Amino acid sequence: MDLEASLRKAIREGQLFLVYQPQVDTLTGRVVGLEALIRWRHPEEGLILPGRFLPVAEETGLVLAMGDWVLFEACEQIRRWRSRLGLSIPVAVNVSGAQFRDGQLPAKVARALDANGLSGPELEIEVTESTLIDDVESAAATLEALKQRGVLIALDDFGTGYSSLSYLHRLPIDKLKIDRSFIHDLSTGASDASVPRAIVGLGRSLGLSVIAEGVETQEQLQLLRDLACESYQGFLFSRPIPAEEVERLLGRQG
Ligand code: G
Ligand code: G
Ligand code: MN
Ligand code: NA
Repeated sequence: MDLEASLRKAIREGQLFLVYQPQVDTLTGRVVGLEALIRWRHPEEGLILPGRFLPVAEETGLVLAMGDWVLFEACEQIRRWRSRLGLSIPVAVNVSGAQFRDGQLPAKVARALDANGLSGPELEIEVTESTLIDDVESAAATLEALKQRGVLIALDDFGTGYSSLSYLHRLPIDKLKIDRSFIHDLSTGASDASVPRAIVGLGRSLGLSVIAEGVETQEQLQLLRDLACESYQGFLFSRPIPAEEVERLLGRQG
């Protein structure tokens, strides 16, 4: 299969879709947010995961068209949930380095929000540390432009990159996402809770919220509660699920 040609076609012909993973308050167990994750339903090959097509999307520049689609689809979905459930739940969208550096991201985000009558904080943009440190000055300008429209900024896979406290302090970031490798280590005994504890402490002192990724066991959740980490994402609560399932979940929650 020529992955590039197929992906181009997939974007055009609506073979991409989003699933959503709930983000949960560690104390109350309530769903407080969702992360949108892209999937590809290929007519012959079946379901294709981003691990397989993101590298191609990034190499070929298709990630820009794909990213536009993700942004608009997520915003339309927020509007649909709002009108059907009468509640608004923030949705986080992952953004690749090329999208972030493109220069048009803030304008595209504003258009997607405006088109759906959304306020800024209903959308969260997830970037990785490496995306930011490539060029801190222009990253700062892009983040400032996004913040002007009120969207939230989350730092994905936090702790695995080259975080410097100086840029964390300088950039308008709202949230740290503790990388799931640190959470995984909690249960294997490979390390103690020192990294998650440090990140929660860092968040507290810088005024950032902190979410743990990849929580799979009750023991991990208990540890996060002990650390006063406010929210988590992971298979323990739910895998990424289709929009209709999210609607049932939020409907039950009230
Ligand atoms: O959902 P899954 O665990 O398969 O995601 C694998 C990787 O793909 C993760 O690093 C995730 O951030 C990335 N990813 C998922 N959806 C998107 C998307 O819409 N855009 C970008 N740029 N990355 C995504
Ligand atoms: O890099 P990013 O954080 O965007 O990637 C999110 C990815 O993590 C998604 O592909 C999602 O399927 C995966 N994921 C979410 N929860 C868990 C979990 O509890 N365990 C594992 N192993 N992966 C998870
Ligand atoms: Mn993410
Ligand atoms: Na992550």
